[in-house]
Parts: sequence; structure tokens; C-alpha cells
Amino acid sequence: MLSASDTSALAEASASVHLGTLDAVQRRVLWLATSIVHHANKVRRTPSGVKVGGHQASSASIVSIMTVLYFAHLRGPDRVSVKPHASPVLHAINYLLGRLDVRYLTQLRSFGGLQSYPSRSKDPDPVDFSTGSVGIGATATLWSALAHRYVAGHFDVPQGGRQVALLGDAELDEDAVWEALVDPMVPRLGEVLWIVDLNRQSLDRVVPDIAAGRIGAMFDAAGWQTITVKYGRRLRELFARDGGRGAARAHRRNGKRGIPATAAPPGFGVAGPPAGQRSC
Ligand SMILES: Cc1ncc(C[n+]2csc(CCOP(=O)(O)OP(=O)(O)O)c2C)c(N)n1
Ligand SMILES: [Mg+2]
Repeated sequence: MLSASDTSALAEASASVHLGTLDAVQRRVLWLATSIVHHANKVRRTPSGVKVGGHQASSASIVSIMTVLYFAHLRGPDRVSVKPHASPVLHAINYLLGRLDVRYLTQLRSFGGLQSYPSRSKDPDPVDFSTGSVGIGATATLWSALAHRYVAGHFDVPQGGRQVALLGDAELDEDAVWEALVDPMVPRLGEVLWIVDLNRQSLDRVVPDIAAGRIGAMFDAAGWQTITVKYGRRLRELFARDGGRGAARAHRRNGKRGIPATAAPPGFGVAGPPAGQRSC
């Protein structure tokens, strides 16, 4: 449950967000992220001719989430762990925020350029967590929260912020994630928020099952507060109209056929320990 102060802070933040402006920004972010990968593969000359790679669809599925997060919600002390395949989105956002020189936008996966996956030590722009090894980026937010609590308990340091992890759904295949979650201290870390991008896309396969319910139940069992965000406001309004039930059924059928992630109904889960237990 959200505490009264959390709820009013959320309402205040939502009221000040102009959705039309965010939509314009997210289109720019999507264009830039797609272009960063395109440049690496089709425009930049590679003497060997070997494919460079990059993940445009995996970036596209999280553009809206990252745009809202970075342009409407994050505050100075907050830290974000970005899923490996969304590195072009992070760099596009850093460029728009004036934290990345334009020359790097054509340098994904080149020597001295932007790294394949977010890297604190090798990327030229600010990266809060290195996430190249899947699963590590998620649990890093837990260790970061715990470390900050320890330091804040012993020394006079500035107050820490939220620790946000943006995960790919296939990252939940990593046992390390679940090992970390069952630690009894973890559900008390109210400053931690995980957002799972349920795009049903893994490295080399379509995840066969829409596992939102099962995954949500596993987080619930570990003591987390879980919110599943599947349909947007406009679709929910459509489903509520006369004949809307048929539209909802058709929508679900399409989802089950395994259509590509970018064309699938936008679906992602949000999980976080109980709010109101912030104790930083
Ligand atoms: C420990 C480890 N194992 C395997 C990989 C290779 N790998 C990179 S991303 C990824 C999973 C991609 O799927 P998902 O997390 O759902 O991200 P999406 O592409 O949907 O954004 C894997 C297995 C890795 N980077 N690290
Ligand atoms: Mg995925």
C-alpha cells in the first residue's frame, strides 16, 4: 500500500507531467536509439564486413518507460540499472540531456565508442550500473540500497534516492535474481523498484508463455508489492464499450500467437518491495 505522502507526491508528479511533451520526447528517443544501431550496422564502414549487431526491438519496447522515468520522475540521488539491450535508449537519453557528445551516436560497438551494454568504466556518458552480465544489473540495485543504508547509518552522508532496475523478462532466467529475492531483508528495501519489460523476447527466441501471472506470484511470495501494467487507458476504454469484450478476446488471441514484441500489446510488470517502508 502507498502511504498518504507517497500518494500525494505521486499525484503532484502526475499533474505536472505533460503527456504531449513526453510523447514528442519519446519519439525522438526511439528515433535516436534505432538510428544508433542502424549506423553501427549499415552506415559505418566495417573493414571485415562482420555484422555489428544491436537490438532495436528490445530498445523499442522500453522507450516509453525510460522516457517517463528520465524526463518526468527521476530525481538527483536516484540510480537506475538499465537492461543490457536498452543501452541505445540510455545513450539517446543521455545525448538529449546534454551528457553525451553527438559524435558517439555513430560509434556503437566501435573501439573506444559506446559499449554493447551499459558500462560504468568504458562508456563515455554517465551509467549508474554496469549490466552486461544478465541478472547482475537487477540485483545490483539491492546491494546498492543495502550499502547506502550501511554508510548512512555510520557516517554523515547525503540522503540516497530510489534504486530502480529496468529488467528484460529473460533476465529472470538467472538464478542469482531469485537467490537475492528470498533474503528476508530485501522486501524491506522500500527504495528499490524493479520494472520488468515483459516483451516476451529473449536473446534468440520468443518466450513461449505470457508468464506475467506466474512471475508476479513469485515476487508476491517473496514479499514484494507487484503491479502488472498490461493495457493502456485507451484500450481499457475500448474494452469497456459495447462489443468491447470481443475486442479484448481478439487482443488476447493475438498476444498468444507470439506476434513480435514490438507489435504485441504493450505489457510490462512492475515489482517493488512494499512502499511506505522507506527508511533511508
Ligand atoms: C550471464 C549472461 N548470460 C547470457 C548473456 C547473453 N544475453 C544478453 S541479453 C540476454 C537476454 C535478453 O533477453 P531479455 O532480458 O528479455 O531482454 P530484451 O532483449 O527482451 O530486452 C542474454 C541471455 C549475458 N549477457 N550474460
Ligand atoms: Mg525480453
